[in-house]
Amino acid sequence: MADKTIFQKIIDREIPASIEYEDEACLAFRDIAAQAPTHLLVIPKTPIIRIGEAEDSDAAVLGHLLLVARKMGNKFGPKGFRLVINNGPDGGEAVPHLHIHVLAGRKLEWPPG
Ligand code: IU
Repeated sequence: MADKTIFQKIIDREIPASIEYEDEACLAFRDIAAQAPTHLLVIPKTPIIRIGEAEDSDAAVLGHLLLVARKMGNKFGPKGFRLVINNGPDGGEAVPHLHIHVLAGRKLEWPPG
């Protein structure tokens, strides 16, 4: 079996994280290398490797992740927030467990690098 990702270890409580939200399907925790005053990662508990490999049958969990990201964005970014999903090497993906970045708390620039 493949080694657990760092995010699976956070889900399994094998390593600590600053958790802001949890329910039966997902977890939202603070990114260790925050790029904004609020930088959260929303992840599914049942792993989807990356958005590019999601299946039609993942629709419910994908919708749920977006709604939780919305909840976090509205909570921490009342003046605005950004949701980001990196996919694959050119997309800047580092951890092969789907995660939605929630960035808030400062004026964000566009376009990203
Ligand atoms: P990416 O979209 O795969 O590049 O994002 C991975 C994020 O995971 C990145 O922002 C890291 O700072 C973050 N992260 C983390 O929060 N805790 C960890 O132990 C590790 C990475 I490794």
